[in-house]
Amino acid sequence: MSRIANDKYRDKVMSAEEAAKLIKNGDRVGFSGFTGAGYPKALPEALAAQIKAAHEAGEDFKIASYTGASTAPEHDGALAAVDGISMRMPYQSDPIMRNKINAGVSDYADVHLSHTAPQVRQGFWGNLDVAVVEVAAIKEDGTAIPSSSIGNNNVYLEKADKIILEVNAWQSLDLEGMHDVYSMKLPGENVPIPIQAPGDRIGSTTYDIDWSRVAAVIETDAEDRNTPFKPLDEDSKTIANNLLDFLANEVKQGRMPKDLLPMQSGVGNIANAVLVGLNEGPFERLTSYTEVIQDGMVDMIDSGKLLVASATAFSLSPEAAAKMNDGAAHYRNHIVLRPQEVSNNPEVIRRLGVVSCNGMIEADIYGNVNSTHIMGSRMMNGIGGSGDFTRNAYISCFVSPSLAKDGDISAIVPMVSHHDHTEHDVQVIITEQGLADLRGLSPKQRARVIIENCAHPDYREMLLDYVAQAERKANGAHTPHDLETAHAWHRRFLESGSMKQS
Ligand code: 0RQ
Repeated sequence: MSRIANDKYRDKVMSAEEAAKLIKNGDRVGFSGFTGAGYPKALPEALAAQIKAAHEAGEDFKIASYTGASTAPEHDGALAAVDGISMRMPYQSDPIMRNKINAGVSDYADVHLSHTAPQVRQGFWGNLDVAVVEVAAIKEDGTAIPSSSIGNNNVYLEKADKIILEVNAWQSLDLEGMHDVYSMKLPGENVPIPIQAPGDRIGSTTYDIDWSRVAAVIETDAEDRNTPFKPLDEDSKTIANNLLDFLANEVKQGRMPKDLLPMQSGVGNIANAVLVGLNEGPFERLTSYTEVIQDGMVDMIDSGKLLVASATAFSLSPEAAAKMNDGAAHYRNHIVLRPQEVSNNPEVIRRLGVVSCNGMIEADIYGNVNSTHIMGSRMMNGIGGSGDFTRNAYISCFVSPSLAKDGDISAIVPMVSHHDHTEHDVQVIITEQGLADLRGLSPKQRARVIIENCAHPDYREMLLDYVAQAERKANGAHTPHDLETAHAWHRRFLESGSMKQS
């Protein structure tokens, strides 16, 4: 049965190869896709083939690729592999894409996820030539049921000169009713977003599409990039337990209600371990105001611990994705998928009192956090939504193992090699060694707590030596640093393969 119930749209059905011809060298393209969910499954590979053929014929062909967040090998990977991307924003995690960015083949602008839609709407990113958006179905009235992510789709559909839709029959039709499509306006026209609680619905369940701009409709039947979670290792469990103990103490101290506050959880194994811990822990009637729904949240909905989760996308294992597809009619009572300008909206996050928890690459002794760069220069994924949440959270937490690369790298360093989240925004740092609660502490006090509670014992003495030397050199100034050696650990790693002193 066709998922296209509207004749006008049915008339526009064509192959991905034909549709790809509508995209030209230099075009700016807004794609759907967020953490491997809801990205177009057919057009990117067809476009990559066209770009490859053009390059083989000696012609220039590159596009600017804007998305919601990360996509998949058959999207980012395929376009990057043929050197088809001139500019990428706002978040990626594909290994080929990452290599092209770090090889200088593709430019990359690492933008806060809540900023992208307003900036595209305001024209900061130039004229949007094409939107390529996956949907679950097109209804008789011409509106479209979103698929497993919303991301920036609302603004790409609003702004693009041409619209290409992919109607994916793999996506459950029962997703209808899970989404809450609400678009912000231009500065001066915006009213406060009327969300008082994570489960509030303020928009529509479908995309309203301007049919006159629809240039092609492609039918697909392909699953999202659902990656299995690694089995929980001991460090992840310890980190999760450290956070859970901290939350229990916050309740005990009267700083948080006993059903906690809306939780935001980043992506990855540690974040999922926190969710597993919450599911097994004492807290009941929880809510989440976050950007991605991971396996742990689906399990918490099943157990009744989590009443409602607001996000913009799924990021599920194949098993959880199958469960979601079968049970979407049930889960839509507990999940709201919104545009990322709303799921990550700073004003709403601040007002709801969200507790944020994100992964990091490294933190320094004063609490500055690097989420994005390896050794100062090499882009990993991007800041994603971590800044939207950290800066505005009621309590902002960062989690990481204390060591990386078999112990040759310490996650706690004298000075981060790249700043994403400053000491002003970071309140709690957690490793498997323990937890540093930085609230109410001066920089010198923070340094002691971070080193003692979070650094691995292999690096603690080295960090204390650095602090002593920095205090001497800076004559005890407010935030003592020895600028000559602040990055000596990173330099040593680059030269010798280890931050350890030989
Ligand atoms: O490398 O992949 O080669 O094994 O970094 O590290 O410890 O597995 O942690 O998967 O949670 O990722 C910050 C990257 C952490 C992630 C980051 C190496 C390590 C490993 C991954 P391998 P782990 P995670 C919501 C919020 C920004 C976006 C964000 C991230 C790899 O959390 O992208 O928070 N955050 N979004 O070996 C060198 C170090 C290292 C290091 C780790 N200090 N130096 N390499 N690694 N620490 C989601 C969205 O916004 C969409």
